[in-house]
Amino acid sequence: MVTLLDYGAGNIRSVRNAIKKLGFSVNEIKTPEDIFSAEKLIFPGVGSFGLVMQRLREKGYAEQIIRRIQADKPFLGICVALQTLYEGSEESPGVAGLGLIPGQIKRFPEGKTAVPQIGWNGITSQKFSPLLEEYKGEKLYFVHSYYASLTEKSADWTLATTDYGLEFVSAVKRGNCTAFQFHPEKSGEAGLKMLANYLASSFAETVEIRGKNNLENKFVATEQGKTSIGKRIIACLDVRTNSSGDLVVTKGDQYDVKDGGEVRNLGKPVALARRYYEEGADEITFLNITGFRDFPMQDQPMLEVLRKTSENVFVPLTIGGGIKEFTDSEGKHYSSLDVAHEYFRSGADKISIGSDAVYTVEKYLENGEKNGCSSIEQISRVYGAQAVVVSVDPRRIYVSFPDETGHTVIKTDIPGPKGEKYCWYQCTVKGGREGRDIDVVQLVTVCEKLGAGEILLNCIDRDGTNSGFDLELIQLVKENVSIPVIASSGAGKADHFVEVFQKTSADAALAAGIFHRKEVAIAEVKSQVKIAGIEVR
Ligand code: 1PR
Repeated sequence: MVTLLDYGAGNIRSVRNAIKKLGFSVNEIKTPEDIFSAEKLIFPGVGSFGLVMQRLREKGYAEQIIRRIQADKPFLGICVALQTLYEGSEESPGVAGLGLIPGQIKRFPEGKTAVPQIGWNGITSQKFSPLLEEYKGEKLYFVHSYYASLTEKSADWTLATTDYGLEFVSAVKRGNCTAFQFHPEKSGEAGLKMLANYLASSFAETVEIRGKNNLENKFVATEQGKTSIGKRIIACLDVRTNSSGDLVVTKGDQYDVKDGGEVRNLGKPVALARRYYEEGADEITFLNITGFRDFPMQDQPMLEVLRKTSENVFVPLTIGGGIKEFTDSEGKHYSSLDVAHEYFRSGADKISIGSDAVYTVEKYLENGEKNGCSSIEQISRVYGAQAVVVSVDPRRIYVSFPDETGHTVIKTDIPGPKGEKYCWYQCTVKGGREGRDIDVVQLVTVCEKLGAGEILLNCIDRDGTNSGFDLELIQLVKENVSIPVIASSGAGKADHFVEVFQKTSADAALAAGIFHRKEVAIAEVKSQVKIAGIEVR
C-alpha cells in the first residue's frame, strides 16, 4: 500500500496510474497524521513553490512531513517536492520551505539555455541508492525553471546531478528520504523502474544499505562527463467528433480536415497515443480542434480520452482546445483556471492555449499592461509557467517592401506568388479561420511576459503539406523568446527533423500526418537525428 500526498493541485493522476501499473494500491491522506503513519509515502509536487508550501501549511501537512523525514521513514518527493525540502525559493520570496536541506532554490539564468528546462536529460549519480538500481544512464523527463545548487553545506544530501547550462542537484537522498527533480512517472520505462524500486524495497532493507556509498555504481550519461538535454520528438493528435458522433483523430491539409464533406478519420485517440508512447514519442499532444466552439467541461469524451490515455502512457501529455472562460446555459461561470484544473486532474501535464492567447495579447497591446486576469496569467500563477503552452497558428502575409506594414517583417528565401521577397506572420484564431491584426513576434513575446512556458509553433502554410518545417518562422520566434519552442507543421520525412534541428535552435519538433499514415516511424526519425549528431532520448 502506497500513500499519495494529494494537496489538490495539478496532475497527480499520472503518479497514481504509474503506481497502479506497477501492481500496488494507492491510499490517500485523510488526516495530517496519516503522513507520519503511512508505510510508504510519495509526495508529487505540482505547482509553484509558494502555492505548494501554502497548501502544506494550511492542511497541517508541513510539520508531519518534517516529523516523518526526521524519523527516517520512507519518503519519495518528486519535482517541486524536492525543492520544498530546502529553506526557500526565488520563485516565492519570503515563503519558508520545510528547511530540512540548507540553501535556497534558484532560477536558471536567462540567456544560456531556454527556461524552463523542458525535456529529457540524464543524471550523474554521486552515491549509491537502491532506487537507481539497474538505471543505465537513460534520459529522464525534467520540467522546471528553478533548481537546487550544489553547495558544501548540502553536499551530503546530493544523490545525483544534471547539467543544463550549469550543474544542479537532480536528486537528493539521506537515509530513507529521497527526492527527484525529474518526473519518474513521466520518464517511460526508466522512470517506472525507479518507482518500482521504491515500492519494492522494504523499510528494513533500505535502512540496512544506508551509508553504503558505492561509487562503483556511479554512471554518467555522456562520455564528456556531462549530461545534456535531448531534442524532443512529439506526436500530435488533432481530435474532433465526426458526423457519426465519434471522437476521432483527424488531420487536415492547411487546417482543412474534410474529404468530400466528411471529417478524415485516422484512428482512435487513446489507442493511437498508446502506440506512439510505445514507439518512443517523447511527448503526446492532443488538440481538441473544435475547442473554440465547444466547451471542454461539457466535452466529457475529451476528458475521458485523457483519463484513459494516462493509464498506459508514461510520457508528458499536453491538451489544447477551448481553454478560456465560459458561462454555461444555466448561467454558471467557469474561469479558464477551472477548465485547466479539470484537464490537469484528468491526466494532462500541460495545457495549450490558442485563440484565447491572441485575444489576450490584443488587449495587452491596447492597454499596455498586464491585468493578471488572462488565462495565461491565472494558470501560470497556480500551476507554474512550465504547464502553460501557447499554440500559435500563423500564416504568411507577403509584402513587396518591408515598410508596407507595421508588423515584424522578414526577408524570405521563399518568394510570394507575385515574387514578393518579404513577409510577416499573421496570427489567427478559431482554427485558422480568422486572421487578426497581430504578428507572431508580438504574440510570442507578450505571451512569454504574461507567464507562458513554451510555444507550440504551427504554420498554416505548411500544415499537412509534407514539405518540411518553415525554418524562417521557427528561427524568428526562437530569436525573440527565451522559453522553449516546438516546431510544428510540414514534416514529410525524417530528414526534415534533422534539418529543423540543424538550421534552427528549436527545442522540439512535432508531427502528425506522417506518423498517423505510418509513412515514417518515430524510431526512424530518432535514429536519423542521432546519426546527424543531435542528442535525442
Ligand atoms: O483556439 O485554444 O481552442 O485551440 C485550438 C487548437 O486546435 C489550436 O492549438 C489549433 O492549432 C488547433 N487547430 C484548430 N483547428 C485545427 C485544424 O487543423 N483545423 N489544428 C487545428 C492545428 C496543427 C497541428 C498539426 C501540425 C502538424 N493543427 O496540430 O498537428 O500542423 O501537422 P503535420 O505534421 O501533419 O503537418 P483554441
